[in-house]
Amino acid sequence: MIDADCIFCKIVAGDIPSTKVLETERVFAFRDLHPKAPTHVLVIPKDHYANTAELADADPALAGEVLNAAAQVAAAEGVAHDGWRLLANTGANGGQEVFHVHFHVFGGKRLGPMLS
Ligand code: DGP
Repeated sequence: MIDADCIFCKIVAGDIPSTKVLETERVFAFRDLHPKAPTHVLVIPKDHYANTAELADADPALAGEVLNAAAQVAAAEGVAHDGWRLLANTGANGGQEVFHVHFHVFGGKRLGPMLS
């Protein structure tokens, strides 16, 4: 389940370089190209699902693995104690720009409301 035109599928395949933070059998995490916080990591399933709803419908266990990986990333980045944010923009009105489901892990500073 790979989309040949998807930039995040290409990152998982190693065809586009990224800074890897964590990898499991089915999950990949890498640093965001335009970080909005000292820690800004994207956590994705390796398989291609367009958004959170597609992932949750198709494979709830994988959705859980992605959440678990996000928590592992927060711990590894040293932000778990002070707090961090998990964000999944979904669809155009949600501000989603890359249509391979991804969860942003933000941390390392006091975050504002981030709704606009
Ligand atoms: P969203 O708006 O939720 O779809 O966020 C997409 C994020 O993906 C955005 O913060 C920038 C990041 N991004 C886009 N292209 C690349 C890329 O080629 N490499 C990396 N590391 N991040 C990317």
